[in-house]
Parts: sequence; structure tokens; C-alpha cells
Amino acid sequence: MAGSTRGGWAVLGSPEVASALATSGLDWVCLDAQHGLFDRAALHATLRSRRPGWADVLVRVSALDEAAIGFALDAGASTVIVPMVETREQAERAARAVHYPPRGARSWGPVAPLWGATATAAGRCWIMVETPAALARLDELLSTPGVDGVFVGPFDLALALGVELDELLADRHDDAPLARIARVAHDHALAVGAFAGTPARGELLRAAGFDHVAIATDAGLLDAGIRSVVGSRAPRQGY
Ligand code: 3PY
Ligand code: MG
Repeated sequence: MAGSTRGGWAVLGSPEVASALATSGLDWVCLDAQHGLFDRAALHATLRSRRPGWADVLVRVSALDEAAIGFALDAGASTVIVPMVETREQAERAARAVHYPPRGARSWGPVAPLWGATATAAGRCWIMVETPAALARLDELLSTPGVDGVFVGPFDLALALGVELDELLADRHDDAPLARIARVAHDHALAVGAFAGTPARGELLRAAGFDHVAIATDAGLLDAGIRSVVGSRAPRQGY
């Protein structure tokens, strides 16, 4: 992904809703199998419903798990986002799981051709930086061969740092955590993305140096739609 992009975050586990996001003009959609409702069946159903014109589809896997990573790529995800990576060894495992030999150790078994689609041969590996341990090892993590991008989870990072999310997002010091992550990632020529969840938080992340920002979730858009039409619902907590 080049330049600056806007993504959508799908948590509802619905192929139809993911399709609405993927054809909305957003540049990419991430199917969330960590905190969202995308189990294997829902990932398959969504990836197999892709049509020409869909935005790029990424999958956030539930954990650093070789089987989950291979499954998402076999079904056609372009990129896998691996949560909670904290050590060089974990970054190497994530990268190995994404790339075929000789770069990595991904097992061959594409299923997308079963429904006439192309399997992802050259998947991309984005690791999540969202803990102080990862922050302390930024250079080590982001220089790992086979890691193609970094993705920040500002909610987890704020929780773990013991600061308010708004404080983390608004911190404009040179050495502020978000700015530092973006700078080190750019120094390593990686893709640099983050979860925002709203356009306003997305702007703050862009100002901190993030190029690929998930500006909305399917649940949030549904909620905003209900409130704008029916006007009767209190804003929801969470995604
Ligand atoms: C975070 O902000 O920690 C996330 O992982 C967003 O989903
Ligand atoms: Mg997180």
C-alpha cells in the first residue's frame, strides 16, 4: 500500500457488512479475528465473497499462531496483522509464518482457487506494537527480515502505558510513543498503520506520522447510522 490510505475495520463477522465496507471507497478492510467475530468460517465466507472492485482485504489474526496466519493467507488475505508482538523471536515467527521458503516456513495449501480466486502467494506481515515491551525494542522488532509493516493498537498501548488514550494521541513531543514508532518504522521503510476507529482519532494518528489508518469500524458505522436515523440510542462503548 502506497501513500496515505483510509481503512475500515470489520468486527461483526458478516461477509455482507464487510462487503459494504470493501465497496465504499475505503482503500482496505481488515477482518478482525482477534477481538471481532471472524472465526474461520466467517473469514472464509467473507474472503470467498470478494468481487472485482473490492478494496484490499487484511486479516488481524487472533494471536501469533502459524496455523491462523496460513489460513488467512490461503483464503486470500493480502496482509496479516499479528497482535501483541513484543520480542524479536516473536517477530521472526510471525514473518516466517507469512512467507514461503526460502524467506520463511509457510506451509503450502491455498484454498482460494477452490472458488476461482487467486491465493495470496506473497502475503505481507504486519506486526502490532501495542505494549511498553515492544516500544522498548522498536529497532529490534522493526528490523526483522520479513516484517513488512507495523500496526499500532493505541487502545492497548494507552492501557499498558497507564495514560489516557486522548493523551497518547495528542502527545506531540519528538519522543512521544506514537511519533517514535512511526519514525522508526519509516526509517526501516515499513508500512506504518494504526487503528483509529473514528476519523477524528485518525487525523491525530496521521499527524503523528501514520500512513494507513483504520478510520471506522462496521459496528461504529451501524451505531452512527441508527443514531442519525432514529436518534434514540446512546453512543456505544467499544468498537
Ligand atoms: C488497540 O487499539 O489496541 C487495538 O488493537 C485496536 O483494535
Ligand atoms: Mg490491541
